[in-house]
Amino acid sequence: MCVSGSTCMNNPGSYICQCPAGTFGDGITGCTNIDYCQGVNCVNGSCVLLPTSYECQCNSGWTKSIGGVVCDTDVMECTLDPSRCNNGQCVEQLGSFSCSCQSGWEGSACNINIDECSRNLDNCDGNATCTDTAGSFTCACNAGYRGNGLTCYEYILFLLPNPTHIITK
Ligand SMILES: [Ca+2]
Ligand SMILES: [Ca+2]
Repeated sequence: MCVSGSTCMNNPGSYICQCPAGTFGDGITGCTNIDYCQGVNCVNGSCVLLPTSYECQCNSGWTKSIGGVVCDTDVMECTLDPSRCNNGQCVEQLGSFSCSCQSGWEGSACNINIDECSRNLDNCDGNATCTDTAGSFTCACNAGYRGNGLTCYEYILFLLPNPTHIITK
């Protein structure tokens, strides 16, 4: 009797069992899977068994050259998706990429606004109010102060009881 999966073939006065593709053995005591990955070194990837062979499955960031079998080609992430770094510059790397963020942005994709106000990264005057904006922040002098927000001066309005002169400069 041939084991399940193997093919029984007649021989004069006898029979033989042929193990299915991808396995070896006598087909009577059993068939053993052939480890096509044995001794295979899939650089930048891992070996995956197929029914009668193997395949190198590439790690992220690597691919095969056209018609190739090994993962020897860097994925050009920055070329494939130039906008992947949002508010930053995409930097190509072997097997990966990175984003170099513009000031005011952070995160691996440079899409997280930095709250300069709450982190005390702003340069607003001590008498100004910081307001966070996407990619930046604004400074506005508090009530009673005048200035551009980075420098604020106290502003006092004297009310004269009987103004008789208008002073102009
Ligand atoms: Ca790359
Ligand atoms: Ca901000």
